[in-house]
Amino acid sequence: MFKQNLSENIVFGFGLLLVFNLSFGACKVSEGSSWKDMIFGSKWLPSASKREARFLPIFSVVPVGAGTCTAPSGEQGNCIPSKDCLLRAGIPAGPCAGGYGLCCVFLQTCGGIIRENSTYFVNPNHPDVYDGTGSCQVTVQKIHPDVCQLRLDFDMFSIAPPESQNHVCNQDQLLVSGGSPIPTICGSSAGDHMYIDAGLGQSNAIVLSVITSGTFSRIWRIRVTQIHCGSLSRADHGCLQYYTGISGRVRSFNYNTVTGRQLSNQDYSICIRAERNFCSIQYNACPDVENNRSRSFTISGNSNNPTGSMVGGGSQVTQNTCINDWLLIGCMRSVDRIPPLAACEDRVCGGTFSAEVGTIQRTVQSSVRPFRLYFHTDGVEAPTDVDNRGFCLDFVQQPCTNGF
Ligand SMILES: *[C@@H]1O[C@H](CO)[C@@H](O)[C@H](O)[C@H]1NC(C)=O
Ligand SMILES: *[C@@H]1O[C@H](CO)[C@@H](O)[C@H](O)[C@H]1NC(C)=O
Ligand SMILES: [Ca+2]
Repeated sequence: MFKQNLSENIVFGFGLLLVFNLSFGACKVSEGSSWKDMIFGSKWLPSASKREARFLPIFSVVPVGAGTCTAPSGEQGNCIPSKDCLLRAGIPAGPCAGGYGLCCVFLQTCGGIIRENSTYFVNPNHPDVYDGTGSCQVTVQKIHPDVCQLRLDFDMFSIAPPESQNHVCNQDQLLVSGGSPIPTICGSSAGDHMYIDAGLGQSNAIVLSVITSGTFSRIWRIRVTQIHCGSLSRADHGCLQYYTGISGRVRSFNYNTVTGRQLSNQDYSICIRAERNFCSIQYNACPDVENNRSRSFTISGNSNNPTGSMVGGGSQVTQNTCINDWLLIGCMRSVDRIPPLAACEDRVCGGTFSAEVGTIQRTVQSSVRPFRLYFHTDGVEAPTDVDNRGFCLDFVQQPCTNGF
């Protein structure tokens, strides 16, 4: 992967640069060609000077950040002229834009400063594992004052898990400071994401830290995307996770039906954009192919034993309410009740997913908008709560004609 190919890639990068410069004089740039716009933006030259421009050295033009590309090692890169990649301390990872650009990957590790969009925060020795102790942090600088959010994509993320009694992250932790508060996470969460509020204008830098102690073979590769305030991909305010599309899957951090441990001290919301003409949303516990009895929704109780669902919360301190750890979905009902139950519930916990107390797993529907789930766990598991995995739910939005 990277480490091995780095020197080759740099040589290749310089080679490409040479080829570019040599070949440019010989070939004409056809007017209206699209690669030019891809690399330099559509305003790279005033139209009056197009004729003379054909013979300008290509790299004297300052490029505008162009499209994205994928490196052979799987990272997403920025497709830019090769000279820029080296100047900006990126890693060349092969040609893009039909050979007119270079796929340039930006990586930072402990002590680094992120100054480019889509930079990866990786562990030391990446792609090998890291078994060191300490605090590894990168500082994220906004690439533009008009950046309001960061999105972290956990491409690879495996650090030491929480301890087994109370599921607290007391060995390793990912911390984010300078942005909106985020829950501390640990364990394995590859494929998950987070949005971080970066404030308006030139606000404080955001610092991402992985704190490690004790021995563990850790690996992480977190892509940090900067999001414009006016961007369509900006998450709604206060959403740690944000999903678009009619269907998808939401799950807690460190979820895994065999070895996962639901993390303690979590408090965040997961938002799902209500798509046009969709008025409600249904949730189902994800299939669990690893266990005979599903553990895909195990929030409280002892998941080594059959545990029913519990619902409700607040001040009703009875056996069947969710006081300590819960998932909240506004006014949810089980869908297979005809007629539907008059009362709806907001909190669910226990070891079976349903909108009512019982041992039967059910499809749950909610028409409260915006579509959001709130997840809360306290700092205690033992002795009542044992081996809970957290939750994984598949969601499907329902057309307005089909609501109830
Ligand atoms: C960062 O890159 C993403 C694509 O990876 C793009 O959608 C976004 O607009 C870029 N952000 C900025 C601030 O340019
Ligand atoms: C599932 O049940 C079968 C038969 O009772 C048993 O042999 C097997 O070990 C169980 N598997 C798991 C993962 O519990
Ligand atoms: Ca708990």
